[in-house]
Amino acid sequence: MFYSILKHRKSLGYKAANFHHSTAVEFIWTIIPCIILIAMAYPATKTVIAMKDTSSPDMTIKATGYQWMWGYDYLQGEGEGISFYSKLSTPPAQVENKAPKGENYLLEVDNRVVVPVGKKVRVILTANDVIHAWWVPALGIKQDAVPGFIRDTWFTADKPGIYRGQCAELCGKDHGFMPIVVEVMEAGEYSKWAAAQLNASAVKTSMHVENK
Ligand SMILES: [Cu+2]
Repeated sequence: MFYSILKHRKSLGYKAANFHHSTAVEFIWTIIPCIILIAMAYPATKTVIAMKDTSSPDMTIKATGYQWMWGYDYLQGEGEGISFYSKLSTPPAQVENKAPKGENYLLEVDNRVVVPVGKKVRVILTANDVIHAWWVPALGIKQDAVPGFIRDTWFTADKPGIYRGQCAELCGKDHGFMPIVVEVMEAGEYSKWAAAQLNASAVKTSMHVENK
């Protein structure tokens, strides 16, 4: 800019350019960006709508945030009726630096959320006390869990395996101690797991009734 100003100054004999508007050029530089914007907006909108579309899931799990753990209720699909809490399983000694830290330090729980591979899983989120957030980066999910409200999201895991996440909304002193672990199983394996869970809770319920 400075080069142009100095090199083309009036004292050197340069004359100011004298432009006139061109309707054709103005039309072109208006229409081309418009077309680019529409071309970008169409697939972007389609994707955002698809990302938010939680309709017709294969199964539905309600996740409830607590200070400081997660509660899971399988509401629909295979495994309907399964219900458990999922708490941090990292030994306190590791947290207090009295023992060496494990491989999945602060990213391990006693009861994992288990889902079958390749199925559309709808996750309904709420919280019992303050706002938490269910965040599993590898599944592309992050959704706030707000007390008194229901929010939902969904995912389909393409590969069996263990996916780890964390609460992503500062929720109190143990915010960093309420991880999320999702275990994705093959269909047959999942069926076995679900049956065992339902069986165990049926046994517990009947014991409870007998004790009364
Ligand atoms: Cu939390």
